[in-house]
Amino acid sequence: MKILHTADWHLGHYLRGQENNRFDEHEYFLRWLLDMIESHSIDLLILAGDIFDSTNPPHWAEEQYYRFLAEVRQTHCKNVLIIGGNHDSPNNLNAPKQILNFLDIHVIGKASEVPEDEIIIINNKKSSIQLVVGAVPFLRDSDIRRSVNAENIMETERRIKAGILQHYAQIAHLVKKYKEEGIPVIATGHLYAAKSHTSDSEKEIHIGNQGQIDAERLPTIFDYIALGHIHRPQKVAGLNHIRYSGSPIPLSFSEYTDHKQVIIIEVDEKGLTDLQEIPIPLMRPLLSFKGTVEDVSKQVLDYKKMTTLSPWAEVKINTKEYEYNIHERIQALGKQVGLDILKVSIEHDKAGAQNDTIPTNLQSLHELTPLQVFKQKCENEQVNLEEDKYKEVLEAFQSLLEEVDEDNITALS
Ligand SMILES: [Mn+2]
Repeated sequence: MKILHTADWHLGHYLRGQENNRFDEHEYFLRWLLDMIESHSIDLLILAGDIFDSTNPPHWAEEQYYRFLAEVRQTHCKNVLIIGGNHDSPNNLNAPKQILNFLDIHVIGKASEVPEDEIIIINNKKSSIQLVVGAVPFLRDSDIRRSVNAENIMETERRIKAGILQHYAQIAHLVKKYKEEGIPVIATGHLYAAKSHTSDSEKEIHIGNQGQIDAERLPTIFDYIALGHIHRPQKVAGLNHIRYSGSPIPLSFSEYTDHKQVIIIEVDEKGLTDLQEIPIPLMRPLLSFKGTVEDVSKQVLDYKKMTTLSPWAEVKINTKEYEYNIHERIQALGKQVGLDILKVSIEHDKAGAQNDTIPTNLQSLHELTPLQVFKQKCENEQVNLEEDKYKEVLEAFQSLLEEVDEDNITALS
């Protein structure tokens, strides 16, 4: 049985502003993916969460998603499994669940109170079981609270970790009988594994990214664990069979050197028998130029166009001086060589800004997360709380945010 693992598509993504949508890049990727599915005779496609970039994606992104699903059905691959990520709206993803199920497209948008609902059985044409998948969507704080009793707010981190691991343990317990019959069992999930190499584009999933999971503590019964959330492809904790496929396109300038990929695995009664990393052709590179005004001007002017879609660039300038009109000057240089420069930032020689503080080169509110705004507000109001109390306040804010997210009152991403 051949399985293709991909994740973190973020359909409907914009890179710094509404005019820079990623539709074309995603479209190239999806055409390429259909070819791969056909040429490698894939039996099951797994999308490990963050299908969409926001809980309220633009209509053209939804259309792209459904068109792709219809097209997959016309290939060799007759089974698709989709789980919800932290960017997805669990309810929106689940809305067409019943009808997609008729097409063998299994959707697990959110955690169920009944763990059996997260067990997906894949049959062959003769209706005998070929594979069992434990499909665990992104677990929200509210999903975890349901399962862990100890409700001591000071133990937030322990509680989140324990809750997530307990959920996976339940799933492992349910697939045990299949494994004993010699049927391969795998899992898919959307979580933050400890010590993974992140980029700038993963949204914080629990306050302060607590609840990072030690991969060594995930159940060992699974022949493979297909993860989503981290956008750089990687093995987790050096384990060959626990992997992030990564996002198919770079979602931030910090990913400009990443080699994007999908993963194809083969499993049978002996377990995992083959694993291949298939590089995804890069249609629109993101570039990053750094240095003094002179350095970056030279780098921009030396640039030669070599790709299908013209690259997007960021420029980081290191200077002690005040630079007059620097954004306009750098962008004009880009224009001369046909390069779109989306971001110009000036780094004065001081310690790197923390992720949660508001960048000094901010152009619009859209570039901030709600949590960043909230933290800044606390700072402005000089809210002086002890660390534990502050964590508690942040957690309360995060819970509110999730409620708003789930109700889809407004798109916060
Ligand atoms: Mn993601």
